[in-house]
Amino acid sequence: MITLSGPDGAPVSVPESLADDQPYFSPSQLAAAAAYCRDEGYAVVRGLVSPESCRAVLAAFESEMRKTTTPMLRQRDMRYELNRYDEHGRLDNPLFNLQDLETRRFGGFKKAVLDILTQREVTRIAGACLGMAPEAGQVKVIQSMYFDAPAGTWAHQDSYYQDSAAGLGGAAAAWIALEDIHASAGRFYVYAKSHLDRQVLLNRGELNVATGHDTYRQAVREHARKRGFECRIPYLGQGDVLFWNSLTIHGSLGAQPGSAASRRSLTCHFLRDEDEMLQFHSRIRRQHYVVHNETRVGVLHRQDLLRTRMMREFAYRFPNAWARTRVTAIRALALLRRRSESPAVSPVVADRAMPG
Ligand SMILES: O=C(O)CCC(=O)C(=O)O
Ligand SMILES: [Fe+2]
Repeated sequence: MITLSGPDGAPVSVPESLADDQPYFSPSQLAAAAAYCRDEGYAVVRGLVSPESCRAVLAAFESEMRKTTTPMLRQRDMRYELNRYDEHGRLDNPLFNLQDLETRRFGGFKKAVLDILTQREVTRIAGACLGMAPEAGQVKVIQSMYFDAPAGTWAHQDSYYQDSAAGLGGAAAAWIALEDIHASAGRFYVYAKSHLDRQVLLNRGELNVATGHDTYRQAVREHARKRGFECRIPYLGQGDVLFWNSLTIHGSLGAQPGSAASRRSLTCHFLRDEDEMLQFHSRIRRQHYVVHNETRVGVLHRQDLLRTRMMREFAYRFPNAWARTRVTAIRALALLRRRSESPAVSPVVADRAMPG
């Protein structure tokens, strides 16, 4: 166990190996893992993805993605950027929505990723974390990311960005370790039981994403501190998967000085197949779907389409105009929601977030 500075600056214990951590669950303990996830807001299932499947993604990244000169959408600021590497050769700008990549050029990487995201064992546990019985329907994939360098992702609830339109807390996500994640590699953390809190920081007023994103980030940190939630930073070895709820506060630690360790991993967000996606607590964002392994996968900026590639060119060449357009669109959305007296998030919706 080592002690590092946690998300709020207070010291946190970080398990360096499996022996330092709880065993959590094996792939055969579906019901126990899902019950733990509903109680604690997260659960780790060890060895859920095979080493071969993990290696297939890493190998395809090297062959198709590492040297590409195609701009791609990034997790940190939703801009189209070229790959950027740090001094240790780690990809420093995480990729957003791998399902949107152009098949002709990045098909091997995309397939290897989607094989994992739609793996039956993964989707079944994601569904069980949402309270679905294994035979009662399916989940679908709505979002994905690829990480390599430590990201220091701010503490947040995914719900602020996207959730289920049928009720807050109706989405689940998975963090999939493609390699053993070193304690210094910017580990993923969760605040246990934070999903049970009745108070959800809504994407509204001074916390709205268009003009109050920094205020939101501060508010989440403050909220977690005041409520006294326990920060947990599980050890994750290759093929281990951490599931969490869209209301669970989570993020990842930043780079540790002098460490060259990578955190090659995928994250994936799921909804019940019949649910719509609620974006920014404001609007229903409809997606088109492709089907992979009999699972629907939502596509938003589909690079297989010429018009989306043209939009990408514009976004890449004029990043500031692109960012302004995005912010304007989000503001307009908030305004429209305020005008129409039918808020997307009604008290009924908020109630469904509460277990039991
Ligand atoms: O691993 C990270 O840095 C953050 C991932 C995350 O927040 C997500 O996928 O929702
Ligand atoms: Fe997140």
